Amino acid sequence: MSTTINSFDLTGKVALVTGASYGIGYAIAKAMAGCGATIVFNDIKQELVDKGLASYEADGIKAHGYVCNVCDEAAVQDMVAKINAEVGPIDILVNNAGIIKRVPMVEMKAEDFRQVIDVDLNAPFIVAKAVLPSMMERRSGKIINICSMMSEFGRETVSAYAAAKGGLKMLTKNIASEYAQYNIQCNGIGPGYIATPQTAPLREPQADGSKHPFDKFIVSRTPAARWGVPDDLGGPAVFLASSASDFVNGLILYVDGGIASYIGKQP
Ligand code: NAP
Ligand code: GCO
Repeated sequence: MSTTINSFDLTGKVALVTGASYGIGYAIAKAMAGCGATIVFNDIKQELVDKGLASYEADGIKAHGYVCNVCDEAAVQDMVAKINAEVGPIDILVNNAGIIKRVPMVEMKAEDFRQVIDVDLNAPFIVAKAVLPSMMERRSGKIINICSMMSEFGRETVSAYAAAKGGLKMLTKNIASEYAQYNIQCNGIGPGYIATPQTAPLREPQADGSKHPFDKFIVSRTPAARWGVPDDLGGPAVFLASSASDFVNGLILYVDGGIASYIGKQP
């Protein structure tokens, strides 16, 4: 099929974006809605789902929100069944929900390490496992896992997160390997450093009003010389959710302003 503007059309598609009341998930959902998708999202707390619904409505999007902890397999299975019945079968899954705990490994409690792995790696497995059977039956589906620079690099204090996101990169490649035969494409997006609540502590101005050292570090390590914004991820997500990427499988698409390609400026 030759590529036209319609190749990026998501009209008639149901997209589930996990943890998308705000942040990167919200921006991805907004971009997909702008290309015609019906948006479904979840959050752990009803008040956050309500907040998300209000934000979507303010942006002219009639979204469907569900309260669900993505780590709870029974709750996820129940949510997917409800979505199936109330909205329609899920065509696009974005495993976006995630947490980070920044603690030096030798000081990190094992239970905290496990919690990060649970949300950032076990949950994408649980949610993908819940949506795959219907995609297999329909011989069509798109799964997009939100990976990270930490799928490729380490840094101090993020051992659990890097382990999870490294695993998520390989889970992405394995789902691609196992289910491409059903015309299901599974890929990842690896955002660079994006200005969201998750990275707010890394951008907090200093007491004297100067920039946070990490803020200066990231801007100097990014060829684009800026933090990313959530909207930078919308286009890449639409591409991976659309028929324009029907022969793309197992790719981790880094949307990072060039960080992963840059050795850094000589001091
Ligand atoms: P964020 O602002 O912290 O938002 C994370 C979202 O996930 C929130 O809506 C959160 O809901 C939800 N969530 C967390 N645990 C959940 C659970 N157990 N069940 C359901 N929802 C849950 O993060 P973000 O910056 O938008 O990041 C989104 C994704 O991109 C994450 O996977 C993150 O690792 C990844 N990422 C972020 C960056 C970055 O620089 N920001 C870069 C690369 C990758 P609550 O508010 O209720 O906790
Ligand atoms: C950190 C940041 C990063 C970003 C992102 C980069 O503490 O290093 O939170 O991990 O969230 O994952 O791609």
